[in-house]
Amino acid sequence: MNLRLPLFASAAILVTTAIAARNPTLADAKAFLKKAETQLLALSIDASRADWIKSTYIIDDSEAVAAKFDQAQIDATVRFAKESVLFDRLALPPAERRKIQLLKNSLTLATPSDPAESAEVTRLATSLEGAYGKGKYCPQPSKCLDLEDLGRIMANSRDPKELAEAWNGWHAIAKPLRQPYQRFNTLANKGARELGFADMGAMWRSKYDMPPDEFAKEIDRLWEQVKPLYVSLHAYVRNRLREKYGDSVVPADGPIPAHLLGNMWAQEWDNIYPLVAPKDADPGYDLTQILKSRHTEPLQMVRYGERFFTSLGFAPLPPSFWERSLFVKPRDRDVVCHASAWDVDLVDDVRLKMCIDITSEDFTTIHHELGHNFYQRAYNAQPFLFRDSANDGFHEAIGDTIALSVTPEYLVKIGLLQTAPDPSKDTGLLLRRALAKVAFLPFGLLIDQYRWKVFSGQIPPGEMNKAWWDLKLKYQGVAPPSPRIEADFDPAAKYHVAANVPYMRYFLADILQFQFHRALAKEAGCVGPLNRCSIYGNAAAGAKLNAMLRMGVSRPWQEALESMTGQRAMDASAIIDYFAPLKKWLDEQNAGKPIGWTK
Ligand code: X8Z
Ligand code: ZN
Repeated sequence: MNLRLPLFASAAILVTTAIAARNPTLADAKAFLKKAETQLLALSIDASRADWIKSTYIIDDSEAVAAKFDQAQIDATVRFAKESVLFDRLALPPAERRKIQLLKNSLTLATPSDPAESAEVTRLATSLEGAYGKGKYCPQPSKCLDLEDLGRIMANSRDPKELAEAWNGWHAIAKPLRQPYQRFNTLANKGARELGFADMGAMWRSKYDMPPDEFAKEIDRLWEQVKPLYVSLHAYVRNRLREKYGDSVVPADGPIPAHLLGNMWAQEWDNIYPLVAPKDADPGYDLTQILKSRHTEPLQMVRYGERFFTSLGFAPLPPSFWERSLFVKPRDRDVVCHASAWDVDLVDDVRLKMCIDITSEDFTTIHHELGHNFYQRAYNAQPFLFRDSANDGFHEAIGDTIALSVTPEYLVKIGLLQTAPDPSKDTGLLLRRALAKVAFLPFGLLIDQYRWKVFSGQIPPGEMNKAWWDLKLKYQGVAPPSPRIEADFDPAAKYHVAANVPYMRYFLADILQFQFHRALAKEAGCVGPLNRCSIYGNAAAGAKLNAMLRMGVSRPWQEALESMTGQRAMDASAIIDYFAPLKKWLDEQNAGKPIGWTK
């Protein structure tokens, strides 16, 4: 790696220069790591507190303050990463070697060493996320719709005109983000290059305990494994949507219009399940209806999630979780509603920030978020640099793994359903789940295929919107509901682009959660079809899960995966096996109909 020390002098640099003058020792490395871990922990807590305020009260002042604390934390990490080259040639024990590697690879944003540029890039990061959080579509001056309102339209309306209006209304908020995003890229790439990476995408790909190019190949391999399943689902859904909307709206062999799939980004399609449900194999219950008819409160939704984890042997969430979390969208101010799980003091000040709606979708998202929180608490005895998931896909997969155990039998156990549908209804159950999990696969993949190319310059600034839709077409087989031009910036209408959160983690999680589910179901002694296995209340499965979570990122992820599944590689055979009966059924339905898409 080509690492340059920052140009400004500091006490820390004088010390490292002194060490460099002689040969550094193991004791030097340990002292260096101790100092880095102590300082970074303190900076990280300050930054989290400032970020929490900013995300739950978006105003210029909270953004400015948060940007300052973020900058202090990132600058310090960058400085320590640069200093750590001192120990590159020293033989170190595995834990110390790994910590140094993590110092270099842990950042998703690296600030440039120029203080003004560092301040500018962190300020841009904060304001891009803030602009997304504040985004609204105002069809009339006195009537404004936020993303939650628009999301409800996307989920429930069956009127193509209304859907297109909501879609266009939201995507318009991203237009003004194009210029600041470009500037952000320039500066963030500069920071990544100073750390020795080719660009920010290369930095993101270097976190996976394997050479970055090999990781990109792993992704391609996994996608090739699951693509036939996606293509079958796509063809089936397109046919059913043609029956609903007619061939003037949905082409026979072209891409599906993105606004008809029940979700603003066409990323999960389960909201249109009623439109595509199998005629004679519908499970006959709808969790949203059940939760609504029981007048379930947001806090109770979270309690259901917590109870699942405690049933596995995890300790209940601390009182501070219930006091400090945000569960409901405040009426009087802008907040970042996109759900997230927080680990403020990296011990037990865990929190959930979410604008909960009483829907089955949010029921699942709550389990997703609590998966983060229980993971965070499980690794809190590790040293600071190891307090993270085995890789970022693991963090995203844990809560989803638990949500795969939300089976009809589980709903009966917790009193939400009276009787579980019989096995003849499994096609409907599997289809509903595939609309979420299989539909998501190409989406999970393409966001960072896109950003990797933007960061590397392979997508030129003048084609940033066209390239987005080229990839949406290539991977998802969807098309925009209205003509797009380069003044648009549709990628930033997705939270993770505006907020600079890497996305490949969700693709990995989509694969991993089925691997985890298969292993835990086996541990729990479940012998039936995987979609009817629930690990609820199973202490053995809980212990197996906890053993992996406790490791944090102390060991390469391949070891963590092996400890739970016996496998050292990510393997899409679990998701393929899970949906195998559905794939067969889909292919029967698709017989004689066009498969795949041409423009
Ligand atoms: O962003 C999330 C979580 C927070 S980590 C709510 N997810 C992705 C998304 O919403 O795009 C969960 C699934 C995919
Ligand atoms: Zn998540």
